[in-house]
Amino acid sequence: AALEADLRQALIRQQLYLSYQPVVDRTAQVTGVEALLRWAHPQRGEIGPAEFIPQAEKSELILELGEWVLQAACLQLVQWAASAATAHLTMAVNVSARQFRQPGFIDQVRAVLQRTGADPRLLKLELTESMLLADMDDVIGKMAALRAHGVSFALDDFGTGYSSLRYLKLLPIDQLKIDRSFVQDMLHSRHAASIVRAIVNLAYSLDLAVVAEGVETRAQWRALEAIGCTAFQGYLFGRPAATLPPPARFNLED
Ligand code: G
Ligand code: G
Ligand code: MN
Ligand code: NA
Repeated sequence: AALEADLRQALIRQQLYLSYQPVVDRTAQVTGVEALLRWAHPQRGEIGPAEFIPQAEKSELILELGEWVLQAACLQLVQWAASAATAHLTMAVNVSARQFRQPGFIDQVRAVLQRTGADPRLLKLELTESMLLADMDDVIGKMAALRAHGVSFALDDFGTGYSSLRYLKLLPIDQLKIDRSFVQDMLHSRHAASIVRAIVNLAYSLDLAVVAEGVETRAQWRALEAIGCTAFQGYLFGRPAATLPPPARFNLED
């Protein structure tokens, strides 16, 4: 409860900010970013979302927090739209379960897009597998409504939840994000490598894009490329950073 009160103050006192991690293509060209929430706490220093999102999820505060994140991300898109070098960048935003389940979620996203003037086609909402199980009709309805506005959807941390192949086919998603635990293990575990390969093949056979997360080394990048992966995210290409814009292209040539 103390944290909740603190967090309310943080919203008012503008202690929250977004950090952006690049997503790159096969040529290491930046195609977009993932927005990651941070809290510059006056006493405790920088606090990551793993420490306060679960707490915020216990109350309606997560709805306000989620709206703040959406708005900040969309304002950034608008700023990027003003410059040719950054106008194409996509923005992935993590959505929490409670935020997505609220009856007004569609209106919340639409209102933020309208208010900010951000291009919906550049906005990608990241959902996790577990949040999609609850009420499939409601989930599909919400996704379809937002997709009709141009917003796209990614399934985050893929492979760690209850991945039912049946709902993968039913859900109107655009992209799978391979959980970083598989990428981290793939070079020393045949098992992990097989899982990564299976996810990539599954994505393509369902006409979905796929992003490998947590790419930290060039060797991992090469192995992922060999499997057919075409989009990457991880410390190799850039850590989450508040300073913008990211470089247009990473020079990773030897
Ligand atoms: O950035 P970091 O690795 O600390 O993120 C930890 C977790 O917090 C990740 O699972 C990420 O998806 C989640 N997260 C980061 N930013 C947000 C956000 O704005 N909203 C929600 N709901 N989750 C976030
Ligand atoms: O659950 P989600 O995928 O949204 O979480 C993203 C989190 O992963 C962010 O908090 C980010 O800090 C972290 N992350 C991003 N790239 C890497 C990486 O290459 N290695 C590790 N260990 N963590 C990463
Ligand atoms: Mn994510
Ligand atoms: Na993830």
